[in-house]
Amino acid sequence: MTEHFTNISKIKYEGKDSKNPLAFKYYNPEEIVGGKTMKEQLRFTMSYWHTLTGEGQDPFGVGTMERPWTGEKDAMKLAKIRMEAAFEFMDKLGIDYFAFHDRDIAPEGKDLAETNKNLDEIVAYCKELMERYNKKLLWGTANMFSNPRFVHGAATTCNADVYAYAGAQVKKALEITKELGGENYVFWGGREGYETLLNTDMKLEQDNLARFFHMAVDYAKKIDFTGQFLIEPKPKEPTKHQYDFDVATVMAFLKKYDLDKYFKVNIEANHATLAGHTFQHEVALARINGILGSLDINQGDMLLGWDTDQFPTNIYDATLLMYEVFKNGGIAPGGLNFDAKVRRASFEAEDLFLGYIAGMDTLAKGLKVAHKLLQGGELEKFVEDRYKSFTEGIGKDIVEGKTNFEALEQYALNNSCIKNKSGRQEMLEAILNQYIFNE
Ligand code: XLS
Ligand code: NI
Ligand code: NI
Repeated sequence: MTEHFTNISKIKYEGKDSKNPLAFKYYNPEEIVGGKTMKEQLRFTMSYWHTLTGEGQDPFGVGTMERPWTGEKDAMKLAKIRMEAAFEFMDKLGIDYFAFHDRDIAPEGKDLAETNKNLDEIVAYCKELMERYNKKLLWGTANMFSNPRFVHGAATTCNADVYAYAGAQVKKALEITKELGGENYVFWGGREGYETLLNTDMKLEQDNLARFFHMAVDYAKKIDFTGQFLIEPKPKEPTKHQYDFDVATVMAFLKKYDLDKYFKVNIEANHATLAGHTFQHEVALARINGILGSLDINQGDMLLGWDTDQFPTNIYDATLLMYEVFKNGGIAPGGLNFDAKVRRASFEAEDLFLGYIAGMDTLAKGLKVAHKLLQGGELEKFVEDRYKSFTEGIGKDIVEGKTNFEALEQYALNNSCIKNKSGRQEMLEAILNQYIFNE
């Protein structure tokens, strides 16, 4: 097969003293951390859209990316070249998984039937390449936000014809995800939200969204698709108010509509921060509620209020993320999907590799620090001690549900001296830093 990234060879682990930009300094795939190889722990995933189809447009200018396929006019030829390049890219970086939207991999045709035909042709090619390169599909999804027909949303549109189209699209996306052995299926509510309540029936839109999810669950059963369904929360962008605002909002929605048995969440770092949370908060909330499904890895910019989808380079955040992942017992069948893109000015093909290397090294280092942190156990010990009052006496009664307001009043009346202890935040932050500096 034609090589596309001709000036890049396989990226190797060279260790922390390496000065080679095209080498891993911390990500050593076969190294054991916490009983498993780094590769198994991290389950790195290539996002098809940012890596192969993104061209670097922004609201002020056209695409800037220089890619081996730039200039190819025939849409199906272009799709095939990108598919080959995708596998070469994963192979050179040693990434085992990929994730895609239906429209990333094959172009739309003149109507739905032709669009599905295009997909079938590319999916067959994809399957062949997956076998040849031994790569796996982490998740599939449907792009129901780019085409103008989705201007008012897809499963929350005001137009029943569009709703039907969206149903047909997800039906097909589920079929191809199953065909390629996808381990999950993601719903990110691209335009599922609203701009103004002056023209919106919020109740009907949310009820319809729930009906849509139930139909997806039913269809998955029918075709025996056993992958995990995931909802990816995001508070805003493209709509002013997205219905899947954050993990807590998604949880309430799933519960209300009896969908909680079927869905987990795919949490994205930049979406968490847009919602006014840390990534760690969102991941921890999902973990303690048993719905941590998968992760979209990136980082935003503190000074910008939108989804900049940058490659993650912040070691502090990476450590706290991996700390949660360990506490979750790992992330499988989810993974760490790089929903990240190179900056518009980083337009050379080589920048794609450099972006992934930066991200993979950061997460690898975060994994190692988090593992040491858990082994050290200072944080766990501190938290355990902090809540000690709930393991004996009145606290134990509270936790065991053996008390009531009258008994609490009696206790409080007899207890004339309440003492609190310091939360020691600064000390704990210093301990965390010490682990980061020393690892
Ligand atoms: C956009 C989302 C999108 C999903 C997949 O903000 O992150 O890329 O991950 O539809
Ligand atoms: Ni995402
Ligand atoms: Ni995003």
